[in-house]
Amino acid sequence: MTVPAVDPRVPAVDPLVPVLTPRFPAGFLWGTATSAYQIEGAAAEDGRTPSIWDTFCRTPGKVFQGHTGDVAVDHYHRFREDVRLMAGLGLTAYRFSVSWPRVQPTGHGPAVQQGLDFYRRLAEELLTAGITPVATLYHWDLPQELEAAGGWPERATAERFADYATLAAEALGGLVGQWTTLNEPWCSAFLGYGSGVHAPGRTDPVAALRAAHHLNLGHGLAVQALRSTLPAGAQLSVSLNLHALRPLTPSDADREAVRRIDAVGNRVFLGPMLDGAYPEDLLADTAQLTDWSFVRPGDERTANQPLDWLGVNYYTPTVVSATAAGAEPARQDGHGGGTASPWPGADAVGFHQPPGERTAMGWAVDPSGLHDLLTGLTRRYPRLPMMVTENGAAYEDEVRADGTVDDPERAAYVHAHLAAVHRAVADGADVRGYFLWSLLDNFEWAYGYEKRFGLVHVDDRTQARTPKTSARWYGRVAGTGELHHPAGEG
Ligand code: IFM
Repeated sequence: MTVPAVDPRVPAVDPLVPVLTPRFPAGFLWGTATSAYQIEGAAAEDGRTPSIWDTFCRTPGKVFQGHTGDVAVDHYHRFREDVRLMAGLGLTAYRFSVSWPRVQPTGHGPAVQQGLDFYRRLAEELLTAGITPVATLYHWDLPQELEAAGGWPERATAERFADYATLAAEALGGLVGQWTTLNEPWCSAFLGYGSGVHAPGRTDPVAALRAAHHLNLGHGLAVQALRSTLPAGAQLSVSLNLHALRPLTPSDADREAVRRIDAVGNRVFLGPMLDGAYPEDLLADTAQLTDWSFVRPGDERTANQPLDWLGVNYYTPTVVSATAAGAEPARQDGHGGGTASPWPGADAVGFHQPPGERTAMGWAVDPSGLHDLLTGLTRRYPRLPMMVTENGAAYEDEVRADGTVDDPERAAYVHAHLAAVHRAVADGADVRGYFLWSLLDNFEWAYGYEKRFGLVHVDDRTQARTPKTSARWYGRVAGTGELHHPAGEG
């Protein structure tokens, strides 16, 4: 989405007007988000088989210090404690992902009962605690056997995904009423098969485009499978990491760079999923690479299933220019090094860091991008409700001598982004919930455990959980629906 080249991060405050505490609508969902491979561990228990991330972690040089999700933060064994933590904070929703290789090892055939039972127990525990479960079917852990057969660049993977969706829905449909199909398919396609900084680590631009299409198709087939399996009233969605784009300068050339990245970063998914067609300009930009003949008649219609809401994941804006001259050496894909481009058809575009504060990921703190994404989507899809299904920040949190963890930067980041959501709602966006990434410090993909996104600190050696000061503040916001300022919370 294109957003203006201004930085209204600090709203003008008139000292004569009393500042009211923003209040969110009743029924707004307040949650945290996690994903299976990042927290569960138990990688070889109860029939789970390796995913592409198990393999990638064991490939030398791919993940920081060779970290793996083998044990992660042991949520598989500690989920009851983790649900108690959420309940203690007063949160009303929890977004987790189901591990495909735990539920349907190898990606074929019947489900494994123990795998399903884990998610059933988790959902029951959540419901007993008054927490709404929101299940994501795919958060990047493709069964390795499906990658060996070609992975997402192959059509069969989309078909297998729909079978897996049916198994999950049959087992959990009585407990889970909110579902998202894919998390951030842009990362699966373009970081997994384009730049190769994510599993499976391939660097082939055509494979990345093919993967994007089969993720779109898989999404549509999975929505059909879920609708025919789940009880009436189940709510279905997808979570996209849409790029909030800004041109470096107002020049036509830099605006053209925005158009290109918008095509291959945003509309490559919004087009088929919400409009029923790939954007013509994307097909033209990538015509040197492929004729897109892997898109069969009817595929775009299949991808275009009615959704109950759209999940929006946002962390930082993306500033682009026509050429790489003067651009940051690292590409703004946000997930580690790599020299291959994750932007087929837009390789020449330069990426720039906006000035100002950054998180431990090096990502600029700029909540206006979230406001502009939500209002831009509202203009384009006026009847589509939304949820912010991820937003949060990594900081270098330290445990103090008394065992507490004070993280005022995280609370300030979340406060500013919630204020942006509130402004978007006031401007007409229908936003129904906010899921902070993440409940726990966890496995941050190619960065291993080096980056901490949690509201709750996890000790690497003992797995002890310690809510940070931001957790208490966020719980108070969730409990009251009012966006209190976090100052003085520590
Ligand atoms: O940890 C990831 C998550 O898995 C997907 N969205 C971005 C987060 C922070 O990088």
